[in-house]
Amino acid sequence: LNLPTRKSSRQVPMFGRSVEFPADSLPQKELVRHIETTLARSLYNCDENAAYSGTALAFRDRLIIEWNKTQQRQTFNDQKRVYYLSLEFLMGRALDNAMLNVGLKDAARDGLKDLGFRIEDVIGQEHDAALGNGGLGRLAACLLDSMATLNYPAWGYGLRYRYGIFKQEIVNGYQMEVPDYWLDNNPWEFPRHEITVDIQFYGCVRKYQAENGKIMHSWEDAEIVQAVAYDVPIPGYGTKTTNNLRLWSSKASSGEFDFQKFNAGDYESAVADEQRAETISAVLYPNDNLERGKELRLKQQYFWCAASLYDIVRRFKKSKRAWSEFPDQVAIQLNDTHPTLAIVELQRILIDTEGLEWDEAWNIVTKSFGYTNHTVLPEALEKWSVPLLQNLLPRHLQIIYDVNLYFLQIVEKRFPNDREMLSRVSIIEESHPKMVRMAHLAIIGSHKVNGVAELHSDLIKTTIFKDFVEIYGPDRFTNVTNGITPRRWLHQANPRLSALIAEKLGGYEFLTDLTLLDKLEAFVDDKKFRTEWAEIKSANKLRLARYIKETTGFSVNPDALFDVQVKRIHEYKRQQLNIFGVIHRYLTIKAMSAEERKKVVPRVSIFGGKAAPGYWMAKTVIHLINKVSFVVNNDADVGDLLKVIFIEDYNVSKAEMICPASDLSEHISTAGTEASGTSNMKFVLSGGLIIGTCDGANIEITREIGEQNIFLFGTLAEDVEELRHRHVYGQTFQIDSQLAKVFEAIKGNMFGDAGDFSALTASVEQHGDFYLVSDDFNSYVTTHEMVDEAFKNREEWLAKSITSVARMGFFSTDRVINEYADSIWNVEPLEVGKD
Ligand code: C3B
Repeated sequence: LNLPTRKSSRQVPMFGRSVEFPADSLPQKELVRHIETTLARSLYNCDENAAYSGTALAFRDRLIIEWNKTQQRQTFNDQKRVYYLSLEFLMGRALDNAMLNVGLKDAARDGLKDLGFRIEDVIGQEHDAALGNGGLGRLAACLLDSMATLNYPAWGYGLRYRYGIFKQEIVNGYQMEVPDYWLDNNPWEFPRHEITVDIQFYGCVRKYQAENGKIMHSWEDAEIVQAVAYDVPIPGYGTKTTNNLRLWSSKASSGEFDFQKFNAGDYESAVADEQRAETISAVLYPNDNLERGKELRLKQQYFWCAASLYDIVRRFKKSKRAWSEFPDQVAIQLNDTHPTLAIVELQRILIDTEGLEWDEAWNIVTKSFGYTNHTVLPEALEKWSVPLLQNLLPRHLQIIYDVNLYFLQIVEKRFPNDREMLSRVSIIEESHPKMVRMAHLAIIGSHKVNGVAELHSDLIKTTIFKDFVEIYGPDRFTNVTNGITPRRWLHQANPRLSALIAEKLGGYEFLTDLTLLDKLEAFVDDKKFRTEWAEIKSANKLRLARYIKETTGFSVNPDALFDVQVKRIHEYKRQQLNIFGVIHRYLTIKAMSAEERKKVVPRVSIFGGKAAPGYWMAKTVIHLINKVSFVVNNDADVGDLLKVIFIEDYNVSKAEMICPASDLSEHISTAGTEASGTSNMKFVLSGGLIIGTCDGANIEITREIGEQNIFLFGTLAEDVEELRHRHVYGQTFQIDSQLAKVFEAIKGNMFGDAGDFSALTASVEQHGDFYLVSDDFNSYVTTHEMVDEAFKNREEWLAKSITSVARMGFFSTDRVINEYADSIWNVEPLEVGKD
């Protein structure tokens, strides 16, 4: 077999079909079979896209066989399972991950090469599964990977959005949103048309007397929408365990498309009903850390919770156990408050359908649920209006009122005459209209509440949930610091670094026990190792530089310091601080003599991230970055000393390319606002250093890698409140003098019409600088000068890079999952035999 290898082939010549493949390249044989039969394509007419589909189908076959066996094993074993309920799963691409987890990537590479394809090009054909906004959704994906890898019997439950997060296009410096229709040609899901659940909405509640005389409630005259299951196999790394992610899709209930209406000649309205039903799972809400109380969002939440719970309860009932054993068989984790209605739904099933007494049922509910809080930002804490709930879910509202009543009675007993306390902790906020506070309901309905980094977990205990600590005691609250999966973020994203580490440590065991990385420290002074380490970083930077050239047209110097901030655009994450810093740098360079410029460390400031479509300030930040980019990059006088790049449509697969290419990344949220952050971990694990505030997981990263290996700056969380107060109520508020010069440049139209950016400057100068941009500006700029100095000493920098990676063992989601399993779920892994 001697076929030409073509770099980026569209049409690949194949000489005859009777090609014999070597027996050990099974994937190739399978992929050819899929191309020829499943896809009905001739190998003569096979492009990269068909090669992708064929390869994906070949790997999918393997996954589904292991998936089946895993489900059988778990059913047979019948031990406690974990159910992870998340409205977002930001999975990214699946093929590369499947190849690495199954362990046949090399065979696939060879097979594809024989057919004339480069594996990277084939992998690049896949559309990201982007069913999430940012950190919360990506964390869910990393946790699934670890649960499977560690052989936990675990299911993810989510929604199968027809449109994931929008695609971002930058047009004249402005963000434009384009729908992301991702389902065409998605081989990774299995529709289960036989697994459907009827979900009710609206209607009314009827009280009736049961045969035994008991007063019962039934929910009647409701509208019905059908939930259909779609299963996505989740392979573990180096194990046969293949878990399931079940995503629900909505459609009109079968009886409902509606032959009655149809026959009565009401064709349009029958079709309209159908479309209305399908709307429920049509689109992911594109807000990150912001809730807007839209009815359709509430419908999504209930639809997904009710379908998932029905499934969980059905599975439990098959075992014919007593209800009291439910919490011994089922652990349900709420990823933020989005699935809080699951608490109410389980209580409803137990009392209304199964006939349990309230207390017995509530005891089962609270033992089964755990709640993870991901934010303290008030605008992100969910509240639903009582009238909305009353209309959409009348029975649930009654149950919420009852839960609240019994809860407040307990509080009243413990804190007699403390009316303030009662109104603070009540599930119902006495506003107009009244609102249901979902976080309160989630705390009251769970046995454990956790934050996602130490600082964050302390903050929730001392601020937003302080009263609940007094009521329940500190034991209900705990911390589980976030992590990332080293399979995707080291092995897949940075294969050469992974291979170099494996060579030094004598194998890839570190991928499943990340603490083994500490052995790398022994090689910090090893010359050859250091050279290879540096060479890998250079190659990763070169690849990014090429991508930047291709996509933006700007050439960047690959030897410059690559300074990256990629994440959702949000005022609290402070991309505005970064771009103001870049402008300051630009002004400083412009004012330098030729002699002084020789000492400047060349920089490429790289930004990426989406703004919520309705978040005007965030969109203004994107606009400013793009305008600065245009001015600076076209200023020949500055040349390579500074370049500013905005990478369009940041997503998981781009993160996989960007993280390994950074020298420095920015995690610069106002202290106390970023619950954890997880990209900080991804960058450090790929050998990048970070500049950051004392916020979220930055603090624990510092503890692990050492203060000398991170560039920290800025106000501490404990001082933020007082500064904010002073901005508003203090005597005249003076902004930082260097920042004032930056503002002068903006106002002097240096980056286009100053009016476009007036909201940004005014938020600092006139509206109380809530995010402390001015307070932190000086220490930010000074710390960047220290970064420059440090970068000049390449050997020192390299030592910091290697040492940091060696000390990142703590931040694997494997550690995270074991902590959840021990301290919240009380579940055991299921040993996998040699079946
Ligand atoms: C995010 C937080 O903003 C991050 O600090 C955190 O690392 C991740 O969750 C994961 O815990 N988050 C989010 O992406 N969306 C929200 N609605 C709330 C928090």
